[in-house]
Amino acid sequence: MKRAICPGSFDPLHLGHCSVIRRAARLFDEVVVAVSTNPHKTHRFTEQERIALVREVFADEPGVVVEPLESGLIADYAQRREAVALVKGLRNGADYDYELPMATMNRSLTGVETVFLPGEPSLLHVSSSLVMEVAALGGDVSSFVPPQVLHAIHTAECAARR
Ligand code: COD
Repeated sequence: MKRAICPGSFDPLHLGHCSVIRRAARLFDEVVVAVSTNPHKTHRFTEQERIALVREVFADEPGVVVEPLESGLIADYAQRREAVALVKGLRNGADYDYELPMATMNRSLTGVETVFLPGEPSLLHVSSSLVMEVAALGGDVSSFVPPQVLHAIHTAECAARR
């Protein structure tokens, strides 16, 4: 059984992420979507909320499992989970320049490979931070996020206004 890890903060999950995860699920027997929490960063959605949203969106994909990314090296986590690869989406050259040394380092640490999937051309401009900025300023983000995430964004905005 070939297992891969799709790591990310998914704060929140958007359609660029979804495209990478669904395509990875066609390549591997199991894809673990590992939701990271950076203790030095303020996340817009809690870890539990982010995990619940990814689970809802991928409820129809039996080969996709969702769990928190344990702290520590991602290469060690992949080894513990007996994964053969990390899967990362690439939007541009800056992503590649950032990811390439990490991919090489991870392979030298534990032998885990990194598979890069080119982002969906129509979604290369989409990022979690831009989605949230557009939504906060009243823009329509329904073509960038799954309906479950759109609902969560609107609910969070309503709560913030109260
Ligand atoms: N189209 C395609 N792919 C996309 C898009 C898009 N529009 N937007 C984002 N992606 C990709 C990103 O490139 C990334 O691969 C993935 O989706 C997740 O994105 P984010 O923004 O949710 O996640 P990040 O960027 O906050 O990354 C979190 C990680 C845990 C993946 C990152 O912090 C990491 O790799 N940490 C490694 C820690 C470690 O072991 N360090 C030692 C390194 S040697």
